[in-house]
Amino acid sequence: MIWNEKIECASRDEMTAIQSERLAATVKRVYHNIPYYRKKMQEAHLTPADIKSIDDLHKLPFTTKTDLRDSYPFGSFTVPMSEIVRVHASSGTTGRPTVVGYTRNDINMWSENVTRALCMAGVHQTDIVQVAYGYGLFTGGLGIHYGTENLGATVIPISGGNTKKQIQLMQDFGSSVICCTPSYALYIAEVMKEMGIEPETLKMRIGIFGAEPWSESMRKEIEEKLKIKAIDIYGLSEIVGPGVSCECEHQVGMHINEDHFLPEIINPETLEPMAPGEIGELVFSTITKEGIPLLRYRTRDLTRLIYDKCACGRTLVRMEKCKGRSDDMLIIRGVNVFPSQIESVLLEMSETEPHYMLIVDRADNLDTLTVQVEVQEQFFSDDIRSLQNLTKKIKSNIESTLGVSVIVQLVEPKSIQRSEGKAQRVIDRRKI
Ligand code: DLL
Repeated sequence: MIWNEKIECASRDEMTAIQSERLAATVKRVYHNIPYYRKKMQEAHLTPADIKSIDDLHKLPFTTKTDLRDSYPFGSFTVPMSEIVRVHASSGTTGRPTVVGYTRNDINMWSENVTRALCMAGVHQTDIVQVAYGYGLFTGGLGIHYGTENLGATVIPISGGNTKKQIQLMQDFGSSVICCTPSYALYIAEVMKEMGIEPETLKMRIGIFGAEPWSESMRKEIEEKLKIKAIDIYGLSEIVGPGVSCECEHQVGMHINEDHFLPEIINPETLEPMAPGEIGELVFSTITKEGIPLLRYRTRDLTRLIYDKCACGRTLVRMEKCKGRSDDMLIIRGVNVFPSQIESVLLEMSETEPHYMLIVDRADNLDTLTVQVEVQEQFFSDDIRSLQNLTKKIKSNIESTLGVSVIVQLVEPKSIQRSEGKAQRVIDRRKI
């Protein structure tokens, strides 16, 4: 089912007209109401009259996470506090959290977008949706919750953690959809196995996974272990939360709700727009948001945009599965390394588990990258030679993909910490 066919299947000309009108209105509003944007636009010698259509988007200044952090906690809200009905915050690994505020219209707009996303994923009103994203300041839980209610499906607001109970409710309540991070989905699969429960005996048919990067190989692993269709959902708190984009049943990129979130791809170094189809940093301008409208917000996520019509009938532009973040990229002895590349190698090997940790350090001015990976129970033997051979095989597979040497450490099954939310997979001990 397509939730909002008129918009989701609009022609490119119709969509451009909607976007242009909304962009011009947003620019006018922020210029007249937000000193911060007025100053930035004046510095660029721009007035609202210069932004008539999306073709003028590139003239506008960028906004970054630092801009939002600098106005902590509520300095970037553009309406009086009496109009803000909810706040969320993203924890962030460094510095202060980023706080976001929503008006009632923002919450309704967000729910509409999550409902569209759920329909893209193949969820129906008759489904029972177990929301195992964290409820609280994180946008995952409440974001999916409101969208599910808006669709008219049944929501189980269990939040993250309590894994045995998650599985028990799947059995007792007959949940047909699970929403959580992909790393938590793998953990649920592991506990299910320990409990002796066959996934085929459950009603579960769809998983809606996001909030962290995950590879195609990880998708395969989850689909096989949980016997479900694994759908990728994307979003970020600064823009709205989950539901900025989502895959449809064809699993060929995530449809962006571009009548609300106007996407661009830029070169993260030169900041110039990239040619259509090229990989670069994703940038969003919100064109309907009231609480915190954002112009050209740099997400740091790396992907490309696909404008071809999708087999599902939607014309909404698609973004490819995220390749990683520009700030997650590790530079090891001058070579750019993305954790997702290592993940793909490990997941394609039958001897290893999809649980790993990357430790970066510096010895004698030289970077070292240690890959700790769990070995499958049946391959974890006391036979030193076979473990040595396995270590060598993993090392050579990773090195031929990355072009940089690594140290591989095999660790016992279940020894790497499992995550109930976003997985932490990199420890950078370098003091640079
Ligand atoms: O993670 C919102 C969300 C909740 C999305 C639930 C999907 C599901 P933040 O905590 O602000 O918001 O983190 C946003 O997480 O810039 C990406 O780097 C990453 N991210 C989110 N979804 C995906 C995804 C939520 N599907 C940051 N694939 C974003 C890869 C993702 N990375």
